[in-house]
Amino acid sequence: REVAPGAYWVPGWLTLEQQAWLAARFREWSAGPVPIRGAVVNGHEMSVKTVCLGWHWRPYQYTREAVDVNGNRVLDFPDWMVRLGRKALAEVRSEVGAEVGFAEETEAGLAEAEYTPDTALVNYYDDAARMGMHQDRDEVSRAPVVSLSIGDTCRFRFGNTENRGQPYQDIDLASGDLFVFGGPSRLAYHGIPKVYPGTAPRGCGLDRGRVNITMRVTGLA
Ligand code: MD5
Ligand code: FE
Repeated sequence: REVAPGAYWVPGWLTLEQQAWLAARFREWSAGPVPIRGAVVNGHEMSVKTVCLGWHWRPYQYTREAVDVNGNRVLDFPDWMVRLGRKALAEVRSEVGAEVGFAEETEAGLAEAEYTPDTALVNYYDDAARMGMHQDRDEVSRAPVVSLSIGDTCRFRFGNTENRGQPYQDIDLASGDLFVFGGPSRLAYHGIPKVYPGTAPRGCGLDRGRVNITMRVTGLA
């Protein structure tokens, strides 16, 4: 369903088997070569823990090496995840009958074959983790972001492009849900004000907590 122009929510997009498989990959990625950690923003460690593929993210910057963790190069962005991102866009396009566009080119669509994400931020939320309202502006490209959720349900706050406050809408994102942020929604403020502990479906591969995978195009070389 279209939550806002360019923002599409597809509940239950991943099967339980796909969720469990991705949860197993998450456990491998978390071990290294760059271990999962809370990024430090303004001297404070985030309660959300992040491990990256393709490019390493730290606030305001993408690098190939995790200079703020252990200096190791992050894992390559997997080809299967490029295909998964394209499949997500293709399904949204077929459901809404329009391509999902870039933030600054709301007229032009993006054929899914052209969508080549090169970085994934994989976030882990324990019962107490929160993510404050923010925009994702560290990417040079304004290509759409594809988001997948596994594990506990969370409250997702989807706001406007002007400020952190109202107007916003709260949506409960559950295990298996797909969200695509394109067009004018690409630069909307958003955050995770709470996680609902113990709400993960049996068989999703996570006993506790929530994992979110966001695929992005950095626009970097
Ligand atoms: C999460 N992650 O559930 C969220 C969901 C992040 C982050 O916010 O930055 O890692 S992805 C939500 C998102 C990403 C990019 C753009 C927009 C929303 N948006 O334009 O609303 O861990
Ligand atoms: Fe974000």
